[in-house]
Formats: sequence, structure tokens, C-alpha cells
Amino acid sequence: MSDEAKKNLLLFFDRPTEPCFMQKGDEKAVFQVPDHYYPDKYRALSSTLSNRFGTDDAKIIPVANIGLPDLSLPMQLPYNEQFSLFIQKHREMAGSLIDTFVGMRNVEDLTSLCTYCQLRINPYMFNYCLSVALLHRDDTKGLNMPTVVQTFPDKFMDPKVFRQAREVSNVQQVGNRMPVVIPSNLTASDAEPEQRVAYFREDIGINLHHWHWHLVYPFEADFAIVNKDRRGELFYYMHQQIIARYTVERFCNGLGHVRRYNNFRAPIEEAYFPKLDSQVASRAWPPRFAGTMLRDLDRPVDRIRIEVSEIERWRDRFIQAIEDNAIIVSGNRKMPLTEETGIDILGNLMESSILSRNRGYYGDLHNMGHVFCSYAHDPDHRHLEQYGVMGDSATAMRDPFFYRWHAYVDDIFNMHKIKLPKYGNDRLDFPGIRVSSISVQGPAGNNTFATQWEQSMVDLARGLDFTPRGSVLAKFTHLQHEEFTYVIEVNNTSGRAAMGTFRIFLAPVNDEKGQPLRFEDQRRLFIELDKFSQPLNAGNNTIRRNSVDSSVTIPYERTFMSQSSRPGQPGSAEAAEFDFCGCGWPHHMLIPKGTAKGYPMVLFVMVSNWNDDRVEQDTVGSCNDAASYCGIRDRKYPDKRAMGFPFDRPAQATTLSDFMRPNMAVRPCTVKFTDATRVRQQRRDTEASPRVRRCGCQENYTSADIDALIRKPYYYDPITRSSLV
Ligand code: CUO
Repeated sequence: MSDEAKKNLLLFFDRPTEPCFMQKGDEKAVFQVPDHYYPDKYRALSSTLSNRFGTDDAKIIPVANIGLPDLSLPMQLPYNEQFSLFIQKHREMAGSLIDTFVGMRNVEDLTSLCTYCQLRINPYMFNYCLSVALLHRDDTKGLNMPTVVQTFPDKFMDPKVFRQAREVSNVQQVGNRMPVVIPSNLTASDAEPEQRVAYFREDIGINLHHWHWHLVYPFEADFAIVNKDRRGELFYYMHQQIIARYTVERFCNGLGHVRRYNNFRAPIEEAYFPKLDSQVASRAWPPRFAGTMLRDLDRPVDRIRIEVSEIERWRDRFIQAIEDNAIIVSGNRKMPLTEETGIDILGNLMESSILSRNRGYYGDLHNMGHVFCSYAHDPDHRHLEQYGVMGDSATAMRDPFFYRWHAYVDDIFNMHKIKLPKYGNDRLDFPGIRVSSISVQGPAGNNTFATQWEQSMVDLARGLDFTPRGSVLAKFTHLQHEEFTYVIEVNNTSGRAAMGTFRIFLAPVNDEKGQPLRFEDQRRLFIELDKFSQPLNAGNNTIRRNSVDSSVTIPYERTFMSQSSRPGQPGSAEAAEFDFCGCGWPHHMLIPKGTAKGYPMVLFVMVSNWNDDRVEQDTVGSCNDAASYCGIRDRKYPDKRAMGFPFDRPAQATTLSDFMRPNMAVRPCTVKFTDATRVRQQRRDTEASPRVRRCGCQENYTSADIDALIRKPYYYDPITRSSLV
């Protein structure tokens, strides 16, 4: 099949809510749809429509007339409904559509079926299923699909942006258009204290990261696909770090700890009015008023019927299991929660993924927390309302309740962690390795991190269903920090070369009231900044490490990278590598905001023995450098220690200074925020960091490459089935 025919499939991502008999893409392509494919509402007009859009300068794409498969299941989702992977019924419908797409004989037949489906199937579901199918069919692997932010920008920004964009694109010539500005802090006024951390909750990069992470680690798919190394533990750790990071941001803004939501009968005091419009549902995303209660759900349309008491029962069973140090599995047998695997078992049970050892008994606690909250405004569907932002992993992190729910989930994990044996010297120390100091050098001076606002741009053009065409740039503002260098002095007294794992964390020292944090509370707020291995010569070593090389983050250029710079042929090793480059915490959010006065924090480094930490495996590719929250593609998690080590569990010490060993060092630091906005300068390729150059992902004012990871067969979607393997 020609490349041209394959590329035509990408036209379905262009203006996804406009019918495919209209002009698509820059070449004004028009699918010549067989008459009987037109839905009833268009059928009478079919010849007029094809004449109207098939103008002389249009590229006509003939569409084969094929025998159509049974689509009755996916057709059950109304065209204008929201589509959610949290809802079992939606997953089944999408699974069936993916199977159908994957089962088509060739690209020609698939194209034909797509024209039929595009005219009548829910656009979110259609696009999602087509993406998954294109990733997994041998004859379409490696096609460069647009990102979800490009196709459905409505999930990420204020609808006013689209109105302005329409104006701009109608009034101004392509190439000469003024960027549209996406306002910051648009969801509430200063009267709402929670608004002080809206820059974190509503950050586009953070929401992309979260959406991306859940695609990479699906909770439902073929067993072999879901069953990635330590994935339950990574679910725990990645979300634990989100809560720690969010808490630090709250402290910087005079807000207290995230209050865990542990009483499911208590009103949710935080309101959230998302101010997002769904293009597909043609209506605003529902808000949640202050004081909303979780209520029993009975929504036949979503096949959800569940009482609040059910999640209370599941919760009690979790707590019992942790008290017993064992979970109940089939046959009423007990499976111990050991130090090595207990957290992984609990993570899978909690989420719950299909790896859950007993879904029947421990249920679906975490997912249903999302679902209960997202339907609290219309629990029995009497107002025909759809789910709120908590129901979609692309939008959930916008809602303050997300953090209350996950703080509770994290507390349950912590109940297990506090029962584990505390680390002794044998696991903390690295005899012969002495770290005399760590410091930070940067433009703001030694041991000072500098932050401010930065304005960047994305291209919204694909998702805007209005004419005339062409790029429409949108400016958005996000937090940014000045890059810096860690300088670490290490003395290797062992008399021979050694290899160390450097673990760098940053933690607050005071709570929001300025009172010193107890070490046990501080321990849970250590945010990971970097982790790397490094040879150490006998004698003194000075290690310099740049912030841009963080193992937690991906560079800005990779969060917001251009697909047009994708290297290699589709399906080639280079292209696969490029795809993996998209996973990681957005680098612009590496350092918390701080305060104008300078927010006090403590920087911590530990050097552990790499021989004890390392995982024997060959490494692959050049983009496996954001492993802390994302793991490594197709490999084991590259660190044998518990995730979050050495702060993953309570210590014997009661203060940080008591906790210190000779192979560790701390440095008091401040994070100084300047309330000014700078405009991001597009870097030339030669100025890009080696990490950026390695993956060839130049910044090009296009949207984030968030769907990149689902391109690989081992990254299956929650709804993907074994037949797709
Ligand atoms: Cu990421 Cu609850 O797991 O949203």
C-alpha cells in the first residue's frame, strides 16, 4: 500500500468534528464517500455535498465500497456524549471498534470503514480507537499522528481562546496572524484561596504528563502488556510525588497540607468550575459546587450502579489487609505483603489494574473515587449531564479534589510503608564514600533557585473546526526556573575506583505557618530532582551535573516537540526512539514556585553503592533519561531500591541531621520567585542541550507530543485487547 494511502488516514485527525466529506488538511482533500455511507441526515444531499466540497483545487480520495462490519456496539455511544476510559461500558465499546479497525484487510478497506464511522461515531471515541489501531497494525505503525492537544484542544484550555482564534483566522492572513492569548488564572478569582495553586493544577504540561502516564501504564489490556516491571509501585510513587510537589507549591503560597478525603460522607468543600467546553458534547464541562456530597450512583446509560457504602467496604478491606500484612486471594488464602513486593501488590490492587490479585474483594477503589466525584452533580443522570473533569485523565489534575483523593490513596500506601523495617546503616551508608558537600550554582547566585513566569506558544490549528485554515498560535503562561548546576564533592577513601548512584531531593523545611516540619512529615515531602550513576575515582571527586539532565523531567522541547522533526522512516528504530522521548515530568515544573522573599528548602544528596542498586539489563536508545517517574521502555525499573528510597518509609532518626550518613550531604537553599513574565525564545538547534539533540526534537511552536508513547505495541491502551498483540 502506498505511503500516500496511509497518510490519508491521518486526515481523519484533522478537524475531527467536521464530517469527512468536507475538505481536510492543507491539500483540501475530500473523501469521495459512497452514497449509502451518508447518514440519513445527509443522504438526500449527498451529491450536492460531494460537488460542494470536491472543488477543482481539492484532492479527491476515492473510497472503496466495502461490506461493512457490525458496528452496533460502538454505535451505542451517542455522538455528542463524553467518552471516558474510566467507564467500563465505554471501554468495551471502544475495544470492539479497535478490534474492527485492526481486523480490516488492508489500508484501503480501513480507510473506507473510517469514512463510514467518522460520519456517525462519537468523535472522541473514533479518534481514540483509530489512534490505537494505527499504532498496532503492521501496515500503519509509525505514522506520525497529531497529539491530543492539537486534535482536541478543548480539553486543555478556555473556550474564549477558540472564539478569539476564530476571529483571528477569519480576519488575519495566514503567516501574519497574531497569537491568541490563553489567559492564566481564569477559573476563579483571588477570593478563592485554592486559586493560588491553579498555575500548577491547570498547567498544560502537567496535565499532558498525567494523561500520558496513564496511557503508558494502562490498567486494563492484555495481561502481558499491563504486567510491566513494578508498575503497581510506580503508580504509587508517581502519584506520591505529585502530592509532595503539590503540597510544596501550597506551602509556597501560604496554603496548608492537602486535606486527604477519607470520610466519603463528608461534603467536598472545594468547588471547581472548569470553564472548559467540550467541542464534541457541545456543552460546558460540569462544575462542582462547594459542599457537594458523593452520592450513590445509578446511571444506566453508563452502566454504573454503585453505592457509596461499596467504596467504604473496599477501603476497610484495604486497611485490614495492611494491618494483617497480607491480602486475601482466591480460595480465601492469604498472600503476604512483603517488603519487596507488598507495595507493588497494593498499587495494582488500589488502582485497580487487571493485575489486582482480587478485584472481586478489594474492588476498584481508586478509579471509583474518580468516578463518584465526577458524577456527584448528577448521580442518577436525571439532568442528562456528563462527567466532570475528574472523569478524564487529561483533565483530572485541574481539580483540587484530585489531590484530596490522591492524598488519601497515598495515606493508605503509607500505612503499609510505616510497617516496613526501617533502613539501617547497612542500607543507608556506602562505606568508603564520603560526600563533603552539595551546592547549587546558577544565575541567581549560589544555593538559590530562581523562578518566574514564562510565555510560550502552541499551535491549535488542527482542532479548530472553522475556516479559513492555517496555523493559529496560542500563547500560554507557565512557571519556569533558571537552569542551574549541582556541584557535589565526594571523597572516595576506598583506595580504588567505585560507582555511585547519586540521589538528589529537595524538601521544604517549614510548614505553611513557618513552623519547622517534623522529619517524619518532611520525609513525605522530599521531591525527587535527579538520580544518576557516576564513576568515582579514588580520592577527591568534584561532580558537576546540570539541571537540564534531570532523570525526572523531559526537556521543554520534548514536552512541546514538533512531530515534523521525527527522525528515520516510520517503524524504524530511530522513530521508535523518538516516540519514547515524550514521557516525563515537564521540565518547566522541576522547581517549585518559591516566594518573592525566598522560600527556604533543603537540598539533599545521597550516594549509594551502584553495585547494590543496579539492574542487569542492556539499555536501549537515547531517551531513557526520564526514568524516575516513567521507567524505561520495555525494560525493568532501573533501580533495585524501593522507589523514593531513602525516604519511602519512616526512619529510625527523628531529625534530618540524625538521619545523615557520611555518604549524604544537605544544603539549605532558597527558591526566589520573581513576579514577571518573560517570553520564551526559540532556541536554535545548535544551542539545544544534548538530550534535546539526541532525540532530534526541536521546538517548533507545535503542540505537545503526548500521544507518542502509545505508538509502541508494548504501550497498550486501557482498552486494548489481547487480539491486538
Ligand atoms: Cu492518575 Cu487517579 O490515577 O489519576
